[in-house]
Amino acid sequence: MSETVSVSKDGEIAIVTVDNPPVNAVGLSVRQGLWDAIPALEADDSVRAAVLICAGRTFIAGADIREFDGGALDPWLPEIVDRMHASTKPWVAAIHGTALGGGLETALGAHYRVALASAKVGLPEVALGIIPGAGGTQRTPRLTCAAAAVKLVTSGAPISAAEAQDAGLIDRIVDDLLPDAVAFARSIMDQPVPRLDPAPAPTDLTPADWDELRQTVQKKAKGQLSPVRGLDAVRIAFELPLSEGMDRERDIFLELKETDQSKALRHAFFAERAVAKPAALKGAKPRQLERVAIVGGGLMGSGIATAALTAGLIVTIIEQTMDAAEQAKGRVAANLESGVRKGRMSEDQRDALLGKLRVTNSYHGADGADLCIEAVFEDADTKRAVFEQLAQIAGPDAILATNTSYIDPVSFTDAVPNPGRVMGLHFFSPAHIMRLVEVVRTPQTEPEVLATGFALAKKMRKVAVLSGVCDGFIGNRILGAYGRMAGYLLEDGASPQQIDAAMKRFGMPMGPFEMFDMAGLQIGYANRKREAATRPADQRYSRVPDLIVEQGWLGQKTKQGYYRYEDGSRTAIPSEEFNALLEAERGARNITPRDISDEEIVASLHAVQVNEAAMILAEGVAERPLDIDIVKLMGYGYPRWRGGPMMEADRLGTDRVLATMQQIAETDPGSWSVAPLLSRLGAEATPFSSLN
Ligand code: 3H9
Repeated sequence: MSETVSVSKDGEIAIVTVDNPPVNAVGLSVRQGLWDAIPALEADDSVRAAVLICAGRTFIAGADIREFDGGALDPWLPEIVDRMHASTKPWVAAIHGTALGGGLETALGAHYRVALASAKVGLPEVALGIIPGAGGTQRTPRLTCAAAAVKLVTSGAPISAAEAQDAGLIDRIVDDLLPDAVAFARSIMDQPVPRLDPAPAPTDLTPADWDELRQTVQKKAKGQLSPVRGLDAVRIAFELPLSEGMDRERDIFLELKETDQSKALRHAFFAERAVAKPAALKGAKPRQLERVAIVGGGLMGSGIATAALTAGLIVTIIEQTMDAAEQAKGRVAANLESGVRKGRMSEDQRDALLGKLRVTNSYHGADGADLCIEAVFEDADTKRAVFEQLAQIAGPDAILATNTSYIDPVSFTDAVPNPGRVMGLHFFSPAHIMRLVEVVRTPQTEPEVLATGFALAKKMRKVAVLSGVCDGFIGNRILGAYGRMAGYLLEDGASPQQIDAAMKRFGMPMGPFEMFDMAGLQIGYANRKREAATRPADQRYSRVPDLIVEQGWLGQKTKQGYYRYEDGSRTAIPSEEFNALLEAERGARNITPRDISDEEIVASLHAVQVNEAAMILAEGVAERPLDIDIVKLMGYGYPRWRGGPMMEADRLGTDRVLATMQQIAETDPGSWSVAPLLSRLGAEATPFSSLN
C-alpha cells in the first residue's frame, strides 16, 4: 500500500498498521498510505470495521516536524482525518506509547479509541509554537468538556490513558492491544457508526469567562503566542459549526507555523535531542553505573543524590560529621516528599528510594562506588583535599566527577592517578529539578567517561551538554558577560527595576538583578575575588556588587540586595538604601547618569552574550551554537520561544548583532572586544546555524 502503511485482515476486521520508526510521525508516506487505505477498505465488502494500530514503541507521535520548513504536500492530514471520520465503516484507533498532536488528532477522527493503560495522549503543538492543525481544537471540545479541552490545547501536557478515559477521549482501556482492539471492533461493527455533532459544542462559559481565561493564558505564556492562539481556536469550537471551525483552525495553524516563534521552538526541539550526540562522543560506550558516592550533602549534593536515587542508583552521601550527614538525609527525604505531594511518586516508591540511600562521615562510603561526585564548597583547595581522599579510597576505575560551576577541574585533580576518569558534572540548583547538566571534559577525560556522564543525565531525565574547560564553562561564562554588562548599564544610569523589567518583557522569567538577589550575592563576590588576579587591568570594574555584599546585603536571604524584601516574601521592592549606595558610587566615580532606553538594554545584554558565545565556539569549549542555546534555555530561563541566544542572533541577523557589539567595544575598548567569529559571520550576515 505504502512503505509505511500496510493492511491485513482478521476475518471481517481490517488491521491498518503504521510503521514509520522511530515514532511513527505522519510524514508524506504515512499520509499517502492512510489516504489510499480508507477508500480501499470502504470499497472492500469483506471488511466491516478497521483497527488503526502502530508498530514499534508508540502510536503516531504527531506530524513529521521535519517537513514543516517546506510547504505542506498533499494529502493533508486534516483531509485524511475527515475522510476516516466520514467512512461508513467504524474505525478503532488502538493506542500504545504516546498519541500526540497529529497522532491524537488522527485517533480522534476514528470512531472509537482503545488504549493500553500505559499510553498517554496529548496535544503538544503549543510547545512547537503552533496549534493542532488536524482538527484537535475542534474535535476535542466536542468529545470532552471545555476545561479539559482548554487544558490539553493550551498547556500541551499529555494525560494518562485513565485521565483521557475520564475525559471521554478514550472509550476503553485494554490489556492486549491488537487482539482486544479487534474484539472491540467486532463488538461494535453492527452498531450505527457514531458521528461527531457538527453543531457548536455546548458550554456554560460566557464571553466574559473566555476573555478572563485568555488573560490568564496570556500571562502564563510570557510572550509566547501559541497558547493564546490555541485558546482562541478552542473557543471557536463553542461558537461555530465544525466545518467552519476546522477552516479557522487551519488558518491559525498555517499562520503560526511561519512565525519566528515556531521556528525557534522547533529549533529548540531538535537541538535538545542533538546535544546528546556531540561529535566528541562518537562511538564511545558508557560504563554501567550502579553505585554513586556524593561528597557534600548540602543543597547541591542532596539535590544530586535525589536525582541519582530517582534514576535507580544506590547512593551514599559523605559528609564531614554524622550530624551533617543526617541533615543531608533529611534534605533528600524532603525532596522526595515534595515529589509525593506533586504526584510524581507514591509513598511506597519514596520509601523504596530512601532505602537505597546511605549517609556517612567516612570516605570509606566511596568504597565500591562506580562514580563519585564532589559537591563541596566552591574552593579549589577544599576540592583538592576531597579528590586526594577519593583517589585513595575509591577503586582505580571509579569515575571521579566534580560539580564545580567555575573552576578548571584540572587545577584540583592533577594529582589523581588515571586522570582520564575525571570529568565535571555541573548540575544546576535545585539539582533534582533543573534539567541541565554540563558534562565537562578536561583535556584528559576519556570519551567513555563522558559517555557515562551523558548516560547518567539521561537516566535522571536530564539534558546533558558537552563543555570544554574555561572559567564558568558554557553557561556561567556567558552569564558573566551578561552580569558585567548589566552592572555597567546600572552604573551608567539605568535602575535595577528598568533593566529587570526590560528583560522580563524580552521573555526572561526574571531580570538579572532579581536573579542575583535570589541566588545570593556572596557567590558572585567570591568569584570576583578569585578572578581578580587574572582580570585585564584596563577592564572597567563596577564596585557596586562588592559594596552591597560588604554592607552585609546578600539578597533575598538577608532581605536586602539590589532590592529589599519583606518578611517571608520574595517580591522585589525598590530599595532606597540600594539607590543611595548607587548614587554615592556614581558620584565617587564621576559618572553622570544618562537615559538608557529599554531597547539598548535588551540589545546590549543580548550582544555581549552572543559575543562571549562566539569566543566559546572558536575556542572549542562548545561544539556547536545549538549546544549554547540549550544551555541557556534549560539552565538560565532563556525564553524557549526565542530558541536561545544564537537562534535569536540569527533572527535579528548576525550583521545587526555585530553592529551592536562593535558599538559597545568602541565605547569601552578596555572591557569588550569583538569576537573574531562574530566579526566573520556578521560581515557576511551568515547565521550561526550554519555551524550546527
Ligand atoms: C503536529 O502534530 C501538528 C498537527 O497538529 C497538524 C498537522 C497538520 N517529527 O524524543 P525522542 C524524532 S506537530 C519528526 O528522542 P523519546 C526525534 O527528533 C507534532 N521527528 O524519543 C528523534 O530523532 P533523532 C506534535 C520526530 O522516546 C527521534 O524521533 N507532536 C518527531 O524520548 C526520537 O525522539 C509532538 O510534538 C516528530 N513529530 O520520546 C511530539 N517526534 O533520533 C514530539 C520525535 O534523530 N515528540 N521525532 O534524534 C516527542 O515528544 C517525543 O519524541 C516522544 C518520544 C514522546 C514521541
